[in-house]
This record gives sequence, structure tokens and C-alpha cells, in this order.
Amino acid sequence: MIKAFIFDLDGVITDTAELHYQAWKRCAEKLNITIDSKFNERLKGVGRMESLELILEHGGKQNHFTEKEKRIVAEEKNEYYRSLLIENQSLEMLPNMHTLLLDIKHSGYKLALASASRNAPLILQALGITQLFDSLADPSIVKGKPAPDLFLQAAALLKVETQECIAIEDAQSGIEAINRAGMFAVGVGEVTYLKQADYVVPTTKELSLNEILVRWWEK
Ligand code: B16
Ligand code: MG
Repeated sequence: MIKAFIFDLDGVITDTAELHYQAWKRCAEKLNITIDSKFNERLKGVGRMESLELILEHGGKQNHFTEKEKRIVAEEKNEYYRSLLIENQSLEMLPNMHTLLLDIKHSGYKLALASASRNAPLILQALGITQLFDSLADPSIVKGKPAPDLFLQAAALLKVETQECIAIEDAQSGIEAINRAGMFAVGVGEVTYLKQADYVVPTTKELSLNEILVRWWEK
């Protein structure tokens, strides 16, 4: 029986992926590395330091910097990202997500967040939906996606078994994490990237509580 829903944040509840991309692009350019939107798919759902490692590897510069220098670059990216977040006054939820979260809540399911973003509390607050969540997994104390840890921690905080959870993600790394956690995986985005999910919808507009539960039941 399903008791809980666990959500990714960026790309599922709201779309800050473009802001992460702009911030990384600017930092990469300073390091003489070019990244494009196709490469950016690999950064979705991946933590800050891991994203930087992928960018350095992409530019053939993985051994060019000390740990301290890398931390400075990551901090600069975060400052730029947060300033874009603040500038972007119109931070909104993706279509239909407010209705879906309320449907889930009013139907008596538990709700948790499993985001790799250390900025997640700030974003939930900006969206005015902090109170809808029973628990938030903490990306600073567990391994990032594709490791299952964020989803396992979310289930543990909710005091439910992993097979009692449905989790929703937009990133390849996130779907892998959900599969490794032993939960039913719903993917939002292009099926080419998300074929490991149990059920994929192209956008959040197509997400409905009923349909998700039907797909879970059919599995
Ligand atoms: P931060 P999610 C992820 O959030 C983003 O998709 C990813 O692009 C970002 O690098 C990561 O959070 C870390 O974010 O720098 O804010 O800690 O998709 O797991 O909600
Ligand atoms: Mg995401």
C-alpha cells in the first residue's frame, strides 16, 4: 500500500534548472570551458561539487585545480545562482504542481522532499509551500544522486517502508536513485533520458494523483 510521495524539487516542483545552467555556464567560461544545454542534462539532480567535477572533466581540466580552488569556484557559482534566484522575482511552481501536492496531502498521504539542492528550504519558502512537507531529506549529510540515500533518508524520516513510496524526478540520476531505493519511479521529461522510470510523463501538466496510482497498481 502506498503511504507517501517523495518529490524532487528542481525540474519537478519548480524550474530553476535554467538558473543553475546560467550560473555554471558563467563559471565554466571563466575557466575556459564551454558547456551547452545538452551537457547540462548531465548536471540535473547532481550536487554542487559533483557538477563542478563533471564540468572540469568535460573541459579536460580535472587535475588543474586544488580542492580549495574548486570550493571557491563552487561558492562563486552558488552566489551567482542565488542572485539569479532573487532577481527572478517570478519564481513559480510548474503547471499543475500546486493542485497535485494539495491532492496528495488532502488524500492523507505523507509528503517529503528529496532534493540535491542545499538551497531547497529557501526555494520552498519562496514558493510558500514549506508547510505542505512532512520532512526534507538533507543533502549535506548523505550521498548525492544517483546514490539512493536522499530517497532512503526521506522514507526513514516519514517512518514508511521504501515499497510504500512513490517518487517523482526529472533527472536521469534521480530516476536511478529512486530505482536503487526500491521505490516506484515517476519521470517528468523526455522518455529518451528517463526510460528507467516506471511511468514517464512529458510535463508536469500530465501528472495526476489518480493516474499515478493506477500505473503503480498495474505494475
Ligand atoms: P545547490 P534537485 C539539484 O536539485 C539540481 O537539479 C542540480 O542542478 C543542482 O546542482 C543540485 O540540486 C545542487 O543544488 O547548488 O543549490 O545545492 O533537482 O535534486 O532538486
Ligand atoms: Mg531535478
